Amino acid sequence: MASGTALVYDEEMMSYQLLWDDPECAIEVPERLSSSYKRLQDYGLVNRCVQLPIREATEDEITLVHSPEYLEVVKKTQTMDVDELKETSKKFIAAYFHQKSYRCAKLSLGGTLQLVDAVMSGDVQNGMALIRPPGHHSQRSESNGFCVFNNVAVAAEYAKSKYNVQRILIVDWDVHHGQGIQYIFEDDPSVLYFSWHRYEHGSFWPNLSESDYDSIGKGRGTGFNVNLPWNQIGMGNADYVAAFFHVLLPLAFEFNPQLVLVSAGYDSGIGDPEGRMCATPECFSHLTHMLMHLAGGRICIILEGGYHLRSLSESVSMTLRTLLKDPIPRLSGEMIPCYSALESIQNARHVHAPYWKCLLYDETSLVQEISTKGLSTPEPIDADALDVDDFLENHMKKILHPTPPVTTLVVAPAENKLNLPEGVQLQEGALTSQKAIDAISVFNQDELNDNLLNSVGKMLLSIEKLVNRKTRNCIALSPNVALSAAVAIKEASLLGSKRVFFVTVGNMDIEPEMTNDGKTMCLTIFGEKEVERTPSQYHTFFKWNEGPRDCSSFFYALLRFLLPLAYSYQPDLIMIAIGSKKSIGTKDIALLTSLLQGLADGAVLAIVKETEKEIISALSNVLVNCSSMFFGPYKPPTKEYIQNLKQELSVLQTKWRMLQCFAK
Ligand code: Q9C
Ligand code: ZN
Repeated sequence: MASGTALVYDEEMMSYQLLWDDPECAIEVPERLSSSYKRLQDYGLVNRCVQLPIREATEDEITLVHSPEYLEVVKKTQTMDVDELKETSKKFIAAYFHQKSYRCAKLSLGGTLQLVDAVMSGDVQNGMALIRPPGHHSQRSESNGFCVFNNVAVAAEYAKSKYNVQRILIVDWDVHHGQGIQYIFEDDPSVLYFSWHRYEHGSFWPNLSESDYDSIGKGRGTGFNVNLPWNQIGMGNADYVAAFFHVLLPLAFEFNPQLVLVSAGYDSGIGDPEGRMCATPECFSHLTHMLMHLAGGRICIILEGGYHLRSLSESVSMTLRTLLKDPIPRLSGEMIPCYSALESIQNARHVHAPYWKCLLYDETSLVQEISTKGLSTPEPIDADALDVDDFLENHMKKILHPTPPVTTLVVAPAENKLNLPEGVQLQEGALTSQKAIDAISVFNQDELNDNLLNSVGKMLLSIEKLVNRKTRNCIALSPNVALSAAVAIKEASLLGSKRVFFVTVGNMDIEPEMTNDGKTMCLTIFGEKEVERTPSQYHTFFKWNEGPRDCSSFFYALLRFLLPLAYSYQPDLIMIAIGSKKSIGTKDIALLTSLLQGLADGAVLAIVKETEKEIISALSNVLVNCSSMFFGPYKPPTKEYIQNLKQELSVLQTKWRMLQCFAK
């Protein structure tokens, strides 16, 4: 599996700018690039990347998407005087040209293609292109919204023709609708295009009815164009993540792309004068992290908009940090999507239900009458009233913690020959005898052998390091998973963990004590054997018995249930215990574990039976190497599975609000 992260940047793309007075275009300034790059340097991220040289795109590449006539128009601007440049600009909407526009547009596109080459050839796993001019508004024969050539659209055509890629996902998280990308691919089923955008019932630029949720694609491409219009400003972290769980990701996993391209505009971030949304920089870490689980981690992130320099540069930094696999800061704010966001999500799900099995059986419906006034809960943060620079300065200090010195602590019996990768540290020594005996005796009186005592003793030491962030995560091998898990839960709570999210897979012989004080939330994934128990707010069960097969639909349970529940709960520690008679496969367990690293600053404790070599190796892949593997292909869930989940959901979603995917 390829590794490494590429970065494309060249200061020559700062050599064009607006030469006359035009308030609409004045925000698109060269400093957008330099301030982002500077921030990356300050965070020490640039040197950790493979820096790719830029190049000009060729005419053949430009005309993969654009008309030769339009290419000629852009070419001519090279030798124009200011009046002529102004004249040409006026032929388009929200566009401006400079004598260096053509050169920079060729570099911007060429840089994007360099990134695609690096990722597709396997030189790197993923990467980011810091470029301008942006691209997603530009059309076959049109400049639009500061965009000259459609970088991402050309990149998709290029990947299709040069690398024979059959399925590409384009995620457009810019706050504007990338109508250019929509027009280019609306009848093309090989490109799944998702865009959310400020819409306000059509009153926001570019004021197009085709930006609404009911533009779903045309002809063979029907179902492959996904619009999620935001009808209110102030959308924040919970709204964005809910949109990923309930609209984008289920479709994306079912689609199973071979390449992910992101039209990464940061005008959807807090403080941006265009977007007026509230998402904080770490939100982009979460979005990036989730997308890294598609296409074997082949993801190219390409800059589009973003006009608040500080917000832009912090969000760019969080995105790149995540590509580099640093721990993901916890998502801040209340995890409650607002009413208007839920309306949009509900409608988008409904119009796409006929084309995607994961929506089809979930009985979607259209919102009867869309609310126009703000019924939103909670009140959107008033980003205007706040000094965004000050806010961000504080916010970043608050959420960024030093990366723990050890990535993974492993608790293993001394004689266990494990083939452990770099970044792992074996937990040596153990809290033996009395403390381990005490810890175990609470749950069990009869099974006190040396092996168990040793394993529990080491695990107790590891939990201390995990809670105090001396290690990012921990894999504990145990002769008795259920017993170790019971001990671990208790110990974590004693050490000060306030909320432990505890997932068990398969059968557990004993159950940890579950209190209902909210200090633990336990989610049990049953296999065949279903134990009689009463669920509660903090203890929930569901049946998912696909067995260890290659092609599963477990992604659906993760997105519809597990992750929204975990994000709602906002744990400070994740525990995963894998018991016997597992009802899901190794890949599913790896995907579950990997995605849960988005929570609790990545503090994950996985407890596995010491004989389960395959699971140990899969988990070390995701925990130690944060390696992106091909988790797919998946098959869509059956009606029965969906209805099973829905029973659990109906009660839980009134309290755990990220579970909700419709307005009511
Ligand atoms: N107040 C990009 O973000 N002006 N382009 C809209 C509404 C045009 C944005 C005016 C915004 C273009 C790449
Ligand atoms: Zn934009």
